[in-house]
Amino acid sequence: MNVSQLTSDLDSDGFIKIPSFVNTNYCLSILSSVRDSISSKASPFFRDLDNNIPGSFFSDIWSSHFVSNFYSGYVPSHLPSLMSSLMCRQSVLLLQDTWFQRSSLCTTSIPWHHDQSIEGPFYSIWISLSDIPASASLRFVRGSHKSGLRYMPSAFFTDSSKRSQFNAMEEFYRSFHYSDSLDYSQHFSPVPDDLETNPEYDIQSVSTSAGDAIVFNGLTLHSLPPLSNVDSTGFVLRWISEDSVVSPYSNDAKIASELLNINLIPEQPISDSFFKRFDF
Ligand SMILES: O=C(O)CCC(=O)C(=O)O
Ligand SMILES: [Fe+2]
Repeated sequence: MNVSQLTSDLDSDGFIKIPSFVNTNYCLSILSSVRDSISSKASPFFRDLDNNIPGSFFSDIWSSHFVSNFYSGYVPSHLPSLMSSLMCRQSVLLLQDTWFQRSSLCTTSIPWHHDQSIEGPFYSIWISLSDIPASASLRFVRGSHKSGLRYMPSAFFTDSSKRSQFNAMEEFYRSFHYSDSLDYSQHFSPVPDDLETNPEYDIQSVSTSAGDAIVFNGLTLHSLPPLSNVDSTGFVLRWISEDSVVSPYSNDAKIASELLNINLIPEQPISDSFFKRFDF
C-alpha cells in the first residue's frame, strides 16, 4: 500500500479504494455482529430504510456500543495510523461505527448527499463485507468535495406539507440533517438535477470484493443506485480530528447527545471520552 499516493488521490478525487484491506475473519466477525444487531434491535439508531419491501434495507449506528458482544476487533489494528496519514493529522478520533445491509430485493436508493454533521476533517472508511458489482455499489462525484458548497437532496427543499412523499430513507436522512428554517435553506444548495446526465460531473461507481475498503471525504457527493440485485453489507467507521467541530447545521449532534448521554455542542470540537482518540 503506497500511503502517500493514496493520500494524494484522496485529496484530489475525494475517495480512494483500498483492495483487500481486511481479511475474511474480520468480515465474518462483523457480519455475525450485524446479525446480532438485527435480531436484538438493541440500538435506538436501528432502522429499516426500505418501506417498500420491509427488511430489505437495515442500518444501525453505534452497534459497537449498544449490542452486547459486538466484535471487539471492529477497528482493524492498521486503520487508525492509516487514517492519521490520510487525514494528515497526528491525532484522529473515531466518531462513529455504522453499517448498511441491503438485500437483493431492495428498491430504495440513497440520494446524492454529503455527510455533513461535522465541519472540518471528516472521513469515512466503508468496508465491504460482500462482493458488490458496480451496478449496486457506492457512487461518488469525483472532486466534488472541493466545490465549496453544502449540498442537500433537492427534494428536501420541498415544504413540509408535501412531506408524505418522502420514503423511509429520505425521512431518515432529513431527520438527521434538515430543518424547514430559512437559515438551513440559505446554507445549503440543492443537488443539481442534471447531476447524472451532465458530463461535467464525473460519477464513479466503485465495485468492491469482500474485504476491500473505500475511504472518502464526507464532502464528496455519494449515493447508492436504487436496484441492488445482490445482498450487500458495508461496515463504516467515521473519523474526525481535534480541529473538527460539530456542524451547527445538523440535527445529528442533538439526537446523538440524547441517545448516547453525552454533550455535543454546535461549533465546538468533540472531546467526550466516548470517542476513542489515537495519537501518532
Ligand atoms: O452504504 C450505504 O448504504 C450508505 C453509505 C453512506 O452514505 C455513508 O456511509 O455515508
Ligand atoms: Fe453518506
